Amino acid sequence: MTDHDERTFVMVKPDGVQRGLIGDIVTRLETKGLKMVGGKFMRIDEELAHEHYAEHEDKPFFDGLVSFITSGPVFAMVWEGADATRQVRQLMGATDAQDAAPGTIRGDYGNDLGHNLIHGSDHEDEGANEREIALFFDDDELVDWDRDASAWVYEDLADHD
Ligand code: D4T
Repeated sequence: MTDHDERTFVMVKPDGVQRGLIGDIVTRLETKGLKMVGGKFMRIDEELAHEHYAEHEDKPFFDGLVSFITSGPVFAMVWEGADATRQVRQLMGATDAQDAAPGTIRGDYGNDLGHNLIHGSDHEDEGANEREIALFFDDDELVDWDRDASAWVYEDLADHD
């Protein structure tokens, strides 16, 4: 039995919001077969930005990163599915949108390293998904629900023989 309930944190960054790409980005994740279980349109304050990007605190690009991520609203989300964290990273494409493959979100919509539209938890950083979800969402903001289409996404959930 495949584990279908891995959760990951995803965020449309201020450039994606300003460019009207929330809908397109959500569509990419939905059509992949992932299931949204939380969503929040919000503005990140300095404190949350520092916590979220703590691993980059010593990097030369840190101040720019914080000022960018706090510069306008973001759309924070939690998505669920089999292998969800790694699947989202694949859909996102390389960090530098100029290097991201066509067909990925950054490859199709972006052309810059800093303004790279979307954040997704790092699947190579054990537990990053759970840490980031807890940073942005309370438990009661996440919705457990059954999606009928999951049986057509995952063969092991199907009714047919
Ligand atoms: P995020 O964390 O935003 O999903 O991006 P990645 O996981 O793909 O990349 P990252 O953590 O290495 O970088 C975080 C964030 O910093 C910006 N950045 C990165 C930047 O402005 N200059 C740089 O030199 C690097 C490496 C882009 C993403």
